[in-house]
Amino acid sequence: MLNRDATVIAVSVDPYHRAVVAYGHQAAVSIAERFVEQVLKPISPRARFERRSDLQWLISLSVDDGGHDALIDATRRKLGAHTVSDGDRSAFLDVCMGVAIGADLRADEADLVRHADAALCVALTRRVHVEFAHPSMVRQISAEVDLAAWLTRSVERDFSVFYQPIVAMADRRVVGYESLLRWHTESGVLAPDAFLAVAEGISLLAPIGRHAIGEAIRDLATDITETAGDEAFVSLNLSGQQLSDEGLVCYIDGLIRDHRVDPARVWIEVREDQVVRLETSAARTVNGLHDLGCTICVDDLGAGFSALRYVRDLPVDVLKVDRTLIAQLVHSHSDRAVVRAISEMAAATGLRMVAEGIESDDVLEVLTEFGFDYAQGFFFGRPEPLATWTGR
Ligand code: G
Ligand code: MN
Repeated sequence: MLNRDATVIAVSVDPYHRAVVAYGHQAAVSIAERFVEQVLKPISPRARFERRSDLQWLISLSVDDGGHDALIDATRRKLGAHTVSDGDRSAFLDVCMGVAIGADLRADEADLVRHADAALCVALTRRVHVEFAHPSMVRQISAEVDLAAWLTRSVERDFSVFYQPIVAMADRRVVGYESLLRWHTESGVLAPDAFLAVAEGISLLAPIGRHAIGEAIRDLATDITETAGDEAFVSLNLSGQQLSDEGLVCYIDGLIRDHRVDPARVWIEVREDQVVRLETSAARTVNGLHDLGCTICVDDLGAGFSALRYVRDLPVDVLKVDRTLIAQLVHSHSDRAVVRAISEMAAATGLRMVAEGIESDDVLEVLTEFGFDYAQGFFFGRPEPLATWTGR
């Protein structure tokens, strides 16, 4: 009987199916068995080995049993990709493990298996050979699974588009809106940072995203034009996965034609890390949207690693400077220096600039000095349903 001082290891042999492909399923299974006999069992002869399926084992061992430390040590140092002798040749094998150490986790046997599985899950996602369980892993993975199930059950009407005004620096007039996806759940309205990664993981973002794009372009052609004029624009945020959607350019082209809007009034926001690599499908989409006549913006500029080369290589029209650079503009010398450099580059290359995240008016003077064209932020208005701005 295991106690809290046990260790449980979830082992997945050939988790990426490479040996199955290279040697065939049956051969891979017998290589895996040989690996367990030749490599794993000798490390810790007193451990209990339970076979869970063709290529999965569960190893459990109490601290009191001999070889406990050797086993932990081996998982840390020795185990990983392997060659296993298979008659006169040697076969290659990937091995992935999740290790749950009872003394660290204060969990009993049933829970330890779950912790070991969680650690294995993390190891597989991170593509490392061994991961040690942390109490938060089970919680985190369960929350992601719940969210995915919940998202799958949601229907299009649970999602809507909110709009945040963007004003011209010259006269503070609203000249356009950033459209922002929102998910209406029983526990409140969620912004994309709460569900984007999970939605992408289950391929749900593409349909939800298309629905939102359709709504935004329809709103642009109707209520936004009527209340903010026929030069007002709407901006769309496109995630990495949406940008790799080969049919997206055609879809947006169809919407622009159906609603008869000037394509320059459709702003496309992409984050710099999604387009810095040229020759990718994301970069092709950006070029395709530019060819349609859309206005291309780099979103959150300065929030991550700036490569800036896309200014030369991609058809960028607008730089949206991230709020982390704008927030301290009045007080921080170095932020001012960075933003000054960005504004000089923008002026020299004919790019327009938007300042994001304006929460008070004390920064507006500096923005004018740097030649910002537009500003956006809670000071001018939070993201709200369109009716808030148009009164319709
Ligand atoms: O990455 P992107 O710039 O598209 O993010 C837009 C998000 O930024 C919106 O969800 C919005 O809620 C948030 N946001 C917009 N304006 C402000 C602001 O003035 N302050 C803060 N803290 N967040 C803002
Ligand atoms: Mn944005």
